[in-house]
Amino acid sequence: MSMGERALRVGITCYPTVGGSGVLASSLGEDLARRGHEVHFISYERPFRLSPNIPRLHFHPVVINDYELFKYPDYTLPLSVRMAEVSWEHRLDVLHVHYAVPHATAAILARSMLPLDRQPRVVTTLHGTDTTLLGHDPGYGPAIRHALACSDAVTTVSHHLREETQRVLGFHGAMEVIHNFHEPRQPRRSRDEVRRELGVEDEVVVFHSSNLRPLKRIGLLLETVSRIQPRESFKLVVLAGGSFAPFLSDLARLGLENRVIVRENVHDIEDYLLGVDLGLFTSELESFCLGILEGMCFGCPSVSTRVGGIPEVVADGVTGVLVPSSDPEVIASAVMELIRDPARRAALGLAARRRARECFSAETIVPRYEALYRAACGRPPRGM
Ligand code: GMT
Repeated sequence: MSMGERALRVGITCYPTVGGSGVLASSLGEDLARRGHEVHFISYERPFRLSPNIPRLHFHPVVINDYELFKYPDYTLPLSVRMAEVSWEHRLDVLHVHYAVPHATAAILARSMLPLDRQPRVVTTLHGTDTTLLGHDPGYGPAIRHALACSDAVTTVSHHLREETQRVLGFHGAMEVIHNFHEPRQPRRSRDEVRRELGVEDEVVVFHSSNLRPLKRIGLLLETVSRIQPRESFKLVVLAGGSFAPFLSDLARLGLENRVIVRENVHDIEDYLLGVDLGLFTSELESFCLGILEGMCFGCPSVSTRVGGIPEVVADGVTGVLVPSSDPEVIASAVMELIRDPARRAALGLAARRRARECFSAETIVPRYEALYRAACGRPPRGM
């Protein structure tokens, strides 16, 4: 914060469970609080990545009652009421919602419950499937478009996602591209300790981290690694934000049981990233792919499919390798080249770490959100 600027009071709503949008929102909230702003998280659970005991960072749970009358419990209305209460009690300047559904709609409703002079500005950050999946759904699309039009500012995490939002939702209002950032925490173990726990020796450790949703194409990931030769040259570590159980039969079918190590719902991700050598991402679509960036922060390059916003994260041939194909044979040969060439891996890793610092650090990105909040606060709230 520069001299003369007052601290802001920011409400943040995100999905608290494992997933890139919640991870990003948690890091943003922590960094804003460190910069002197008051930050209030509003959600049904405390976000799992949120560090405890950070001054100026608060959590307000949303209580949901399950009424027999309703076949499906409703979250949007209790969330909007809590947002309005917290906005009123703490005189919030901004409600920053991550992932449009249902957070942006709830924020707009909350804003309209308050008198004009106490309305926070609603900032909506689109993360991915809120546009690329739900935007196509006739039951959601119009509500998302309406929420974007009523937001005081809209951001997307990549240029690709901005273009998709224009195309899929027909929304042509202002949208600022603010890429994701990552600020790794200090690992608590050494590389050797982590590799010992994983039971690896000289093998190249390939990692994949994600929530394992169908878009991540875990089947293709396993098909790819099953083609890597020689098999003794690598191990795959899957840092899974979800259950890996549905994929165990694939492991057996492909004879990969002793090549793949799975860790579910990992909280000490930095420790594992210190122990790995190469990322592998076979997504069908990604607006950004925070997992790639997390690896880059530890000097770990990646091989990934050239989809969505990934080319904005990875400089092809400089900080990693982009494969313009979903053929497991082709992806596997890109991985094998890097397994065989430690010098190239090291050069890509060095460049990856440098790019992560220069383009995707808190220092570069968070001031952009601060400026966006201040600009929105300088305008009257957008009415319904
Ligand atoms: O939109 C989603 O699929 C969920 C979201 C999440 O919470 O994990 O993922 C998206 O947001 C991340 C953070 O901005 C991005 O790194 C992911 O690429 C993006 N996922 C997709 O676009 C599929």
